Amino acid sequence: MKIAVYCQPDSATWIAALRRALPEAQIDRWSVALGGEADYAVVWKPPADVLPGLTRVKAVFNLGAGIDAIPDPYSIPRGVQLVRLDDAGMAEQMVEYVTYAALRCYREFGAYAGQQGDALWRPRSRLPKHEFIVGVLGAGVLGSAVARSLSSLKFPVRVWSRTMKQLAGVECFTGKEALGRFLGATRFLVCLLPLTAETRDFLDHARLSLLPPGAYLVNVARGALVVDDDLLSLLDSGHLSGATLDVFRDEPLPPQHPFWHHPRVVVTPHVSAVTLVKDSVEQIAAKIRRIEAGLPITGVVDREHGY
Ligand code: NDP
Ligand code: OXD
Repeated sequence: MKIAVYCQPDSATWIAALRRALPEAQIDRWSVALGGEADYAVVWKPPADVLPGLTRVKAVFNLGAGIDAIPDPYSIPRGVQLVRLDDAGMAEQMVEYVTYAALRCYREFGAYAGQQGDALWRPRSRLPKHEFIVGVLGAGVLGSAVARSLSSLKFPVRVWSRTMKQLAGVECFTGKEALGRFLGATRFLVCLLPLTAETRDFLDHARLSLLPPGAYLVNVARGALVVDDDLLSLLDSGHLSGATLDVFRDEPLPPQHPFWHHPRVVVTPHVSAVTLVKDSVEQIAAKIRRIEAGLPITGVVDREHGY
């Protein structure tokens, strides 16, 4: 079995880990020749010419949950499965990140840090918890983990997704008609939608304005889901109280971007849930073994919906 690896910026670590997990396979850095002979490919941010040359592969594994970094994901033949990471240690990290952001906003740690700077002893009145409604856009692997976790902290939680979900203790919404109701009550909005043709620029001025005054946004999905200028104008007008942003249209976030120094914005460098080598390689190796045994696998990207 031959496996071609193209991983920006570091194929070597992945090749070494994959060789340990699949000692029976011949695993090497992608080349045009290997691409034409490989049974599987493992990729992250491949240039446009990598996928079309994978003429014999049974599956292409993407080293991330989102496949938007693949220039033309469907330039592989129809029968070939494009497989994303599902969880692989990312749900736990995402839960940590969003929980911290929720507690920081709900308990106003940012405001207290400001008061401490002025040696100001001033308890702030707190919103009743039942009014701090958490809304999660996307209820897949990561969105549902975040929803469950915040629900276990007794926040009222709702999710919105393309197909209807059933999550214990969580109010579930679907469809464009329900979106207004969903956003209209959400005080703390978490974006965990994939970036697709349908979701690009999803959080624009019209949709963000539906959030009640004083709401917060957390974007941990992809930068292009949010229209930056629309978000900035709603933060500047005071309609939104704050935004915690881990992902951006251009990464690294350019030094001159207004998000860096905006008093209502918290910026982190795409670290909410990083790809873990050990967990990811174990998941890919297990899936390759299942495919070889003729068994179905999870995490196969749906061509029609693009995620
Ligand atoms: P999933 O595919 O498991 O979940 C996606 C969710 O979004 C599903 O609930 C899906 O609905 C919903 N959805 C997709 N399109 C639409 C739409 N047009 N309208 C409404 N709902 C929609 O993905 P994950 O949870 O694993 O990951 C989500 C995203 O998080 C990734 O695509 C990636 O971009 C980002 N990510 C960011 C990381 C970071 O470090 N910042 C790390 C990992 C991921 P349905 O359930 O009905 O299919
Ligand atoms: C992912 C990511 O999609 O790391 O997995 O952003």
